[in-house]
Amino acid sequence: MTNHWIDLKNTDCALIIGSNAFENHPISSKWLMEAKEKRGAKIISVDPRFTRTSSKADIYAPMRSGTDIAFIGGMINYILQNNLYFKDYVVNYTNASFIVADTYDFNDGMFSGYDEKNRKYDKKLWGYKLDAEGKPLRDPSLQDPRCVFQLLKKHYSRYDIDTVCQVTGTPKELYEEICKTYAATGVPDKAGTILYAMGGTQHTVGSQNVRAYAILQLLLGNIGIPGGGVNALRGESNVQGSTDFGLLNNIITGYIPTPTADPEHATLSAYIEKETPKGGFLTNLPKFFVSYLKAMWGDAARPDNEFAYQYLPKRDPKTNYTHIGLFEAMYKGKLKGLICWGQNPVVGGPNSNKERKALEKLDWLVAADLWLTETMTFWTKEAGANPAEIKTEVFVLPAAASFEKEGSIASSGRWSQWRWQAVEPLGESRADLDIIHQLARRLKETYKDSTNPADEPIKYLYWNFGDGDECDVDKVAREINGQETATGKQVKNFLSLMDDGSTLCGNWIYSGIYPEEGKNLAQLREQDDPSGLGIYPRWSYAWPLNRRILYNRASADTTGKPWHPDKAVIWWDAVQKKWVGHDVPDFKAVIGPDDPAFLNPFIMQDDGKAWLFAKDKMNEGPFPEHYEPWESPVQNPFSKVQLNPVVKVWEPDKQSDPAKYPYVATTYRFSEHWQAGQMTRNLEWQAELVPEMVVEIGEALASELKIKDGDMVIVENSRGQVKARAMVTKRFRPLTVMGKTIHQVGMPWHFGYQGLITGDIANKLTPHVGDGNTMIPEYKAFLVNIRRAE
Ligand SMILES: Nc1nc2c(c(=O)[nH]1)N[C@H]1C(S)=C(S)[C@@H](COP(=O)(O)OP(=O)(O)OC[C@H]3O[C@@H](n4cnc5c(=O)[nH]c(N)nc54)[C@H](O)[C@@H]3O)O[C@H]1N2
Ligand SMILES: Nc1nc2c(c(=O)[nH]1)N[C@H]1C(S)=C(S)[C@@H](COP(=O)(O)OP(=O)(O)OC[C@H]3O[C@@H](n4cnc5c(=O)[nH]c(N)nc54)[C@H](O)[C@@H]3O)O[C@H]1N2
Ligand SMILES: [Mo]
Repeated sequence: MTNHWIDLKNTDCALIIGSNAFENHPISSKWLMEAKEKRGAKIISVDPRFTRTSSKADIYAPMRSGTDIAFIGGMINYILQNNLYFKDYVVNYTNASFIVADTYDFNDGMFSGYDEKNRKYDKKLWGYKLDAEGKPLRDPSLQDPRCVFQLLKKHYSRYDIDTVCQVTGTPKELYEEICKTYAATGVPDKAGTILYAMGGTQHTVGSQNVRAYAILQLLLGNIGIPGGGVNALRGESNVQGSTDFGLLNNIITGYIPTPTADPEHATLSAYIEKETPKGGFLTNLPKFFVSYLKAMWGDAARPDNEFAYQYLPKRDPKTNYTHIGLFEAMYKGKLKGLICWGQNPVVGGPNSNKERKALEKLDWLVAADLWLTETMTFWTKEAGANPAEIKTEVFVLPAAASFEKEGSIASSGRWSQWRWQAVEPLGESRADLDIIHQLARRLKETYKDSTNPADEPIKYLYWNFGDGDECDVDKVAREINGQETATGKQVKNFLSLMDDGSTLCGNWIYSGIYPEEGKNLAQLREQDDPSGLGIYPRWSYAWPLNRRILYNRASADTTGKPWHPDKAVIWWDAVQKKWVGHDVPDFKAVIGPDDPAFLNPFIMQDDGKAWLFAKDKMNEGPFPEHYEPWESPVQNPFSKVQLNPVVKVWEPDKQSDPAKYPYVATTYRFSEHWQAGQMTRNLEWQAELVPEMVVEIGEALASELKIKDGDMVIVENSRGQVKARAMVTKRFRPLTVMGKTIHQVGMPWHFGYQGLITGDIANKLTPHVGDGNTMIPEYKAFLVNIRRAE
């Protein structure tokens, strides 16, 4: 989230699209209902299915799954055509006025520079036109036909309300009402917030859906202010923490890119040269990166060995290390072993039949979990599995649950909150940190006398978290904050980090969380909120530097005064000559009106501006463009290009033919269950709330197919079959899409064959196809047929 949970109470309008916030993130409803009751805020819910969130909304609009870019693109067009954008904000704080290079072009669904063979664009063509000094040319009047603003306007002029509603299936009057209501937040005294989660991201265009939300928010001046923001409602309690701490393959801690085996990353200096931007805050990257290497290898990271840079595993640029990529490699027999840590891919992974087959190719599988999962027993419990033919050896490590261990978790609002242990772990189960600790210590013991240079990364791994079997979690927290290597003293924050080896730091964005004097700030629980905005500056610690609202410089105008007193967060104090206010400035506090950087609130960008035109960042183009999901019942009316052109399609995955599988299907969560189900299907009181696998079918489709509520049905497509009980509902209504009636059906993905209650795995139907940038699977839009079970 750019903002945070409590801040939702400050909004004037919440657009909840791609999330069922009130069921899956119930705390959102507490603050949004307060905004509604106290400030008369409006709530808009856009979802293919009427949810409990929709039931509390002022406006609910249905849409066809997979058409968010059309939906938001139409809103962008509405705002531009009717001059409803926040002009001062757009001109000064975004790249709207930048002139785009002549090499950028867009034609019939394609941007310039496409390489058909490799399904890749040459993104270098999408830059700015530069002056003699290499600075982008600008036209603050926004009239130049090649400025970002005009190109944006041209791009979305194709997204007129009629075409949009034909694609999304949303009734036109409802759509217009949403455009009007949300566009009303583009004024200084109003704020609109966007809440999204997996309904937005689990698509072949997931990243561009989020880009579309960002463009909309920037046009309305909704970033940086209380009650505004682009708010990603993160998944499990610590999903925010997992990406902060580099759990993804393409980043290490603090969102620093993982080095690759490319020549451009061959040495530490080459890596730094390539990855350090020429302007903006990330010019500090070398300090963060070298301090990270020092945290990894301590005294073995020295100036004469590139601070142990070569110990860090490098990604092969040709290998795809995402979830889908790894399971594809496993399926082809390229992987021998897998450690599955708190994950149950047989139920949660896409194309479950394929992923289970992939597990059969492993020599060994280690799984650390609280329960016996489907992933642990696939070789014996799955229907049709013959244990005699499956060689995979499975080792199970019993793990301790959250209440049985100590540590911090980061919420969606970037607040790192400490949790203390409540009870002792059961039986032989151990905290995950202790399991890792013992693994690390035993590996180090194994290789301690090795003379093989390949073993050095483990031999010299700096692991000073205690000598016993238990990991000292306090020491881990201290290392995350960072220390001076000579004295062992805690560094003040990331501004103290150095690139000469004199500091170490596990995660620069958390640096400042654990000061030398006082305690670990994640443990703070002070309840004062002087601003009344819900900032609670002394409750836990929010990265970076305890800032609660990111880009808060943009809450003030070009003279440093809040756009409106009601939306004041920080402001320029001409007497003290610094930025002051309710929140920690997300800006260098001493930059005043005399400095041109005064107008650069987006300090993480090299040019200090927010990007309406994402230049060379996104794989499929600088502006989000609507493409159909991989499996779709209709032709894309916006262009001849049906599928996002950069999406990787893995052979031999078969597309489900719309003639055989005509219904648009989606998957989602029920409040009553948790994820792959072990956490709730093993608890009697949860299990009985939703005891079996169901498929939701609208009344019209049910009557067409002669299916009654409670009948057993088969849902099927080219990848598999799922048996489920029909839940005939008003929540799904038929949509008219390009003159055709389209039915949508939906399933929870909480079921599997282990646990107190069991049921078919919805993911037998989902494809091994993912987003063009992140590879998140397209769980939210695919095709199926439904028939009554015999
Ligand atoms: N009770 C409970 N809470 C949870 C979880 C749980 O399992 N149980 N899981 C947690 C996790 S890990 C996560 S990631 C979050 C997920 O939070 P959400 O994203 O809210 O979860 P979903 O229910 O998967 O999907 C949200 C909505 O997206 C809609 N949708 C489907 N297709 C589309 C589309 O194309 N466009 C749009 N705009 N909407 C679409 C679905 O109908 C659904 O109502 O929830 C977290 N909270
Ligand atoms: N069709 C479809 N599939 C989806 C989604 C969807 O919307 N539709 N959503 C996707 C999303 S957003 C997510 S996040 C994934 C989730 O996929 P998974 O991560 O595979 O799902 P979980 O059930 O959360 O699995 C976590 C496991 O961790 C165990 N566990 C709980 N606490 C601990 C602990 O402290 N330590 C250890 N070691 N284990 C613990 C639980 O018992 C559980 O078995 O699923 C994805 N799959
Ligand atoms: Mo998630």
